[in-house]
Amino acid sequence: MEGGNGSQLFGKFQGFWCLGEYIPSIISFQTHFQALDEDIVIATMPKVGTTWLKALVFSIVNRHRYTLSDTPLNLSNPHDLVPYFELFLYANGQVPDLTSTIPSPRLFATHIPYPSLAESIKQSNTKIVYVTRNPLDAIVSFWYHVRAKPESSDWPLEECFEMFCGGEEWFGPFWNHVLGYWKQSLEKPNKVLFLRYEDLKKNPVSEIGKIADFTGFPFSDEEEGGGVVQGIADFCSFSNLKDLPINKTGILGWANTNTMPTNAFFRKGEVGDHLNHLSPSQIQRFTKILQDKLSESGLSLTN
Ligand code: PAP
Repeated sequence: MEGGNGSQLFGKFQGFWCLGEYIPSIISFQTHFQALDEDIVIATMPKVGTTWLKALVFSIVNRHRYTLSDTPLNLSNPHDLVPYFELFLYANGQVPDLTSTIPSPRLFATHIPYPSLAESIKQSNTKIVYVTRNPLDAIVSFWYHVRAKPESSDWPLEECFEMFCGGEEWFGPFWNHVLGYWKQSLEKPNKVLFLRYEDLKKNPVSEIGKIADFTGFPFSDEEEGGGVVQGIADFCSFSNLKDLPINKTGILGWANTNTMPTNAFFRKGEVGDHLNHLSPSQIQRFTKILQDKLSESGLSLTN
């Protein structure tokens, strides 16, 4: 299938859809990654707010190390500071040295579904912060992301939409991905924090407080009263991050030859953009598929 992936190999691996080039990375990660109890892993489907969550978690856990004026986020895209296991650290099956170079807590990210995480993450006290989003908005965001590459600039939205309806998108099906982490968050609330993009937009301060408590970096009364939480919310807001020079002009290198301009991670940053792109019948169709897939969980992602 095409799936906006050009001629690249794309298929099902361990029950989820994935580009062939990531399989050696995933296997190397599963085989070699040794989690530490202090580690924090950000887990997401693509295009649900990963970049934002990376900036937030980095800012929260490093706030005693850096001020917002000297934070590395001013000079590096959040993806460079919180690297993906499969797209970067273990790219091409390499085995990185993660023991000496990274200050604690180590921050990592992944799009890999829960069942396929390295066992040591599941067995340790490593914390997982998961964010999801109305998948209809993720579909639109993903379509723009793929089209940012010259070779895929004419990919029809209709094809992208069909791919998501069949659950055949990168790291999908979306519903399986969400359910895997959702169930863990219910069974082990100290292990997995389940967040939504829409809540982060509506009430960033309280969501930032949740992340801080969960990761073991709670805000003191003085910090709360002194506007520290609001400061992090403002610094990590879409408008601020998007306008940082590094995020306007930088280039990110993933595995192999895959590169992306950093501005591709900051498009519109709003809730509900699918209403401007998908027809009422498409929305109804996808919503029905999703409701069926999520019915037993009681979870709803489209409202
Ligand atoms: P990735 O999976 O490629 O890393 P990810 O960061 O998860 O992408 O998602 C990108 C989406 O988050 C974009 O949404 P949009 O296409 O609907 O606009 C991007 O604009 C949005 N985004 C990035 N940073 C922020 C932010 N600070 N606040 C709100 N939304 C953001």
